[in-house]
Amino acid sequence: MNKNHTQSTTLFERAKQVIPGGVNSPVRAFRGVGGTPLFITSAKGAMLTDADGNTFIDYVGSWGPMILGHAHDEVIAAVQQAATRGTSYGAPTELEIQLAEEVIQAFPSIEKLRLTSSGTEATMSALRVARGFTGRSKIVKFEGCYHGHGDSLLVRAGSGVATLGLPDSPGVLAEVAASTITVPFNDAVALEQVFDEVGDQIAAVIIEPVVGNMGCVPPREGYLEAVRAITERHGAVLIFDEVMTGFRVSYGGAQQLYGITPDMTCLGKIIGGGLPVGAFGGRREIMDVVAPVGPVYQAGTLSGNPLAVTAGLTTLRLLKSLNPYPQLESATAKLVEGLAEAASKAGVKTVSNRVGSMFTSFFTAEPVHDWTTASRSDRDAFGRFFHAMLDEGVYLAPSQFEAGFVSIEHTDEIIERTIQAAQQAILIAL
Ligand code: HOZ
Repeated sequence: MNKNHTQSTTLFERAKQVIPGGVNSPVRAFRGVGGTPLFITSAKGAMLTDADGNTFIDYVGSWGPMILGHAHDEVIAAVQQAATRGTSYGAPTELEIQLAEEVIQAFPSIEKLRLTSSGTEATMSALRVARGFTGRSKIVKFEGCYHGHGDSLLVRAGSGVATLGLPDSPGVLAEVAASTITVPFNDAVALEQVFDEVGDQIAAVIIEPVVGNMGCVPPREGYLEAVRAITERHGAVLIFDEVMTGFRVSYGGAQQLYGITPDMTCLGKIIGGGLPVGAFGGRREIMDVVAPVGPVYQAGTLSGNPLAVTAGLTTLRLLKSLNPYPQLESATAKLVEGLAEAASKAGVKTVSNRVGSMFTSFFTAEPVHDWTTASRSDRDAFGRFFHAMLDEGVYLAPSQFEAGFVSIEHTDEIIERTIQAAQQAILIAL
């Protein structure tokens, strides 16, 4: 049952005339799976509608923020109300204090917090703060982790960079890239070696504690503890990039789930409830180097925007009162088991990774625990499966190297429909 994509195809041709690649963020262009991206006209609950009137069960959820489902009535009503009071002031509001207080309550490692407009700004700023605080220049990141498109972080990055198979990006100065050291994820020995060699020059280690940007890759048991111990021993700032995992894998993020206390944390996605918000925060003594208290400059006209903060605050309050995490966990477990069973019945080798409501089914026969193992997945098979799922009415992330996200609107019935779709799709595609 091939769907009609005439309108999306026409819009894509038009978009390509005025927007690079026709998209405002590369993975959206479907280069990782081939074909034409869908142009979305509306979304509600777990469902997306495209320009041709097709509807899909959505497992992208705007790449993570839509944990309450799209267009949640209470979030929409709060944003509508806020809009009547003005959309931006460029001056402080009480709402910003409330959001900061809510985050600090959920993340005890954060004593002070600065709001930004995106996760990229949060990670860029956190690195600058860590360098300013330590007086050191080098940073360590992990192969296949993606922390937005800041210059120092576009080195062996996951997400769109991995999807497009790009080398480290042109435009990033060699001397900037040279101060970024990369090591494999889930390999504490490799990290220890780097610190043995140049530990006194390392300002920060930045890590996705559960990786979402090479597909979902959980930390091995004891790995995050080792990262914490090594950074502490050498006086480097440990930054958890919880842009995806914050308020997602538990209310207090991966640091609550695994019981690790980083020095700094970056947040985004869910804290904006689907509007543009990011944040970086951490220990008071570190955050007090940020201007105007300290000398490290960081700023933004739309930082703390009242509409975005209202959407985020409403989302966090709903999450706190609903505590949907057990439900999300069981829905996603059921989904992932169903996908694995569909593949195995069809004789197709897949490996499923899941933490809470983040998941990825890799088309590979070996466990996926780092970028090397993730990158050996069969991307062509994934692409065929992706398109067959679209035909069955299921919208997955258009790349093998992105996580899927389940919302509270993914009911048993929707999960069951998805599994049935997968049973069909895998037979057709593979
Ligand atoms: N690289 C982003 C997710 N990991 C994609 C963002 C987008 O295209 O909206």
